[in-house]
Amino acid sequence: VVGDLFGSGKMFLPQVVKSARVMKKAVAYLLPYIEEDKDEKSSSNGKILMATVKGDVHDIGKNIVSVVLACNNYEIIDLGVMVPPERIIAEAKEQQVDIIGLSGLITPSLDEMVFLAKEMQRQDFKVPLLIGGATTSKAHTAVKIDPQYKHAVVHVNDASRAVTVVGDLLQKDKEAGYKRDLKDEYARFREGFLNRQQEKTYVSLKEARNNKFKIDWSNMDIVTPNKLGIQEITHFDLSILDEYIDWTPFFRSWDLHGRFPNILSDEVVGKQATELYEDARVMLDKIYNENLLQAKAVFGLFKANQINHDDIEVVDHAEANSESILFHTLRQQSKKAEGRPNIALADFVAPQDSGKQDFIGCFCVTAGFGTAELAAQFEKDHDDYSAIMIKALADRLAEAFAEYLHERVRTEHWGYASEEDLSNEELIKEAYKGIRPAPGYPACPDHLEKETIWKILDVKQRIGVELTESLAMWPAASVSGYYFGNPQARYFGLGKIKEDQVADYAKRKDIPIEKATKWLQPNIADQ
Ligand code: B12
Repeated sequence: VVGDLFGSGKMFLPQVVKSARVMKKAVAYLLPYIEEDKDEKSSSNGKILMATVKGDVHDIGKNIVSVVLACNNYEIIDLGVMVPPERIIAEAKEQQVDIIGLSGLITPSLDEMVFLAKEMQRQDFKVPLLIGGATTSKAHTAVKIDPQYKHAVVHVNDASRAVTVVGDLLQKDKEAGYKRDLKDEYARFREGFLNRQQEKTYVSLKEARNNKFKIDWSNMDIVTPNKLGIQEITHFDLSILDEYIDWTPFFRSWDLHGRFPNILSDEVVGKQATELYEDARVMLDKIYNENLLQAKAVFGLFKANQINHDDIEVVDHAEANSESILFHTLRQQSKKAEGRPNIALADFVAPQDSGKQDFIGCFCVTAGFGTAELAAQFEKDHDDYSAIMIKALADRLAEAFAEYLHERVRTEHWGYASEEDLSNEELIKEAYKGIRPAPGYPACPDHLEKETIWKILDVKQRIGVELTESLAMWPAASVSGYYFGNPQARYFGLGKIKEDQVADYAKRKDIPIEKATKWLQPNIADQ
């Protein structure tokens, strides 16, 4: 019933997850009696395997979908996060599941999904494959995953749709027609998508460099940071971050759409949003008062100059180490209208031949230590609502910590905006001077650059945040990135790039072209 009410829009996600808690607790209590009386086999609507793919650590979305499907009487086999493909395949066979569902948040996970689809085909699987998670899309599913597997592949972007799709896939009388329609729909979508891609025009890397974002360095006053070098924060009072929290994405995680604080009085979702917010506040106060989560940060400000057009040479990053380290940035290659530049992040740092000493910063913050343990405890108590809540709050705190630290860097450590006095609203709208792009975000989609940040800041050693083989950060509630202080620096999207840049990038980074192609894949324009 709960599932139906949700599917038809009469119930909201937080209510569904909360009622699942009541149901699970009741079932756990009754289970011994049910077991005694078990001559008839209880039947579920179907068995669904769920997993976050290898190298990826994010599971809020997957867990929400799992709870909602369980409310609709599907048996969920949840393999957790960072699940290697061999394990997904082996469990799917052993448990004879009816559907496999894969989740992923960062772009390297997309490749894992393609690999799994190929493997399912090779091992003659027939069960449908569901694809979900923030970084996935219908386009990627149609173009890269669907052609690898002869049977149904569906991209699902939210929990309520998951219920309908799974229902259609497993309904005996409709299933065959639905699967055929899906294959046709994805083939048509793929064709349309690839045609649109071909219409876009690109310029060569050389031309793009000739059209870089120009800053008049001779008239630019570059502010020298008040404190150069690396600093770390290992004990931090999380309640300081309260006023830096951006609440809007929190509600979005719970499928409640609208801007905070107006969402609290919204005609449709206001009541739900208010209840959810009250629950979040109670848990946040517990986090602050009982130190349930630990936040840590490491950041550094260094002398730097742009070299080779697109690289940033960082010097004096460690006292006993005089060897310079390069950040490699990527340049927009789509053909621009007259007067619009082809930007790379390196354009925001003074070139060596300008004769000016410039600077760059980088950082890693986490608010995630303790989250996994607390979530596991809640799950053990059949309380998915609190398990999802603690993760969603840890994410908000990580983002707030990044915002807070950036402000401190602008106003004190670097000090180029010492007069700044912005409200949280203004911070959310990025009204500050300078930017803090993060590897993986649109201006710098290459996750490999995190390795350079780890090297310069010695992140693992100093604060214990680790990188997985897909370069996801563990604990999950972590953010890492760069600081650019130039007043003209701005956020942009790289868009698609061409092979000449991939080859040049591989050379500059001194890695095989195959490796560069693999990591930059989502940004390489199709032929
Ligand atoms: C909140 C957020 C964060 C949070 C954590 C997110 C989390 N725990 O999931 C924080 C602030 C910690 C964060 C950090 C980072 N993030 Co972030 N983040 C987001 C943001 C804004 C929302 C994601 C989210 O939580 N959505 C809510 C959940 C509930 O949605 P969901 O996971 O998509 O799940 C729903 C559906 O997808 C679907 N679904 C999910 N799984 C499955 C599975 C199946 C089988 C089915 C059927 C359905 C399904 O149903 C779910 C419920 O409706 C997105 C942008 C966006 N608007 O999507 C960027 C985004 C995901 N982040 C991104 C990046 C790059 C990062 C960082 C790498 C940046 C950095 N260098 O620090 C780090 C990585 C963190 C790490 N540990 O490695 C990129 C990823 C793309 C990429 N290029 O790799 C995005 C897309 C932003 C962007 N536009 O570039 N991020």
